[in-house]
Amino acid sequence: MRRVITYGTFDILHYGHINLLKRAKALGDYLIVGCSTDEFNLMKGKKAFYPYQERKKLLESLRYVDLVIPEENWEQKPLDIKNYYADVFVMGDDWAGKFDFLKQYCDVIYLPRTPDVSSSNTKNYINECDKISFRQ
Ligand code: C2G
Repeated sequence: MRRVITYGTFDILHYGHINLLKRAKALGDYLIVGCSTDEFNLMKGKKAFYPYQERKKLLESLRYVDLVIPEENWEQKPLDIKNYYADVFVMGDDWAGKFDFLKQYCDVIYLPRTPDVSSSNTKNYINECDKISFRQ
């Protein structure tokens, strides 16, 4: 059984996330997702719209995802790879090169990011729509 691991916030789940998770799962038989906790997001300078428990639930509902674990810090990846017997570490290529140090533990693959969609763009669009409807 080839086990794949990836990490992210996965806020306001969108087709860019789904594309990533689908391709990550296709690289093996079992996909583990490290979902950033709300506390870790603060360390990443991000504030998710949905709290961790809800983002975890959404990820667990996806056919591509087999296990969701909390991502609490930058340092846990080597231990996760060891503890969950991960053979492949996958991230979108906006992270290209940033996790090459994990090559000593497992394969490292960066997949092309899906263009033109992001949680922050979605949030900005909704905020703009609110402003327009509020003015009318
Ligand atoms: N992604 C993608 N295409 C998009 C948006 C995101 O392929 N249009 C990918 C990202 O490259 C990442 C994953 O989806 O691999 C999750 O994206 P985010 O939730 O934005 O994760 P991020 O904040 O980058 O956190 O330790 C790693 C960090 O936790 C990653």
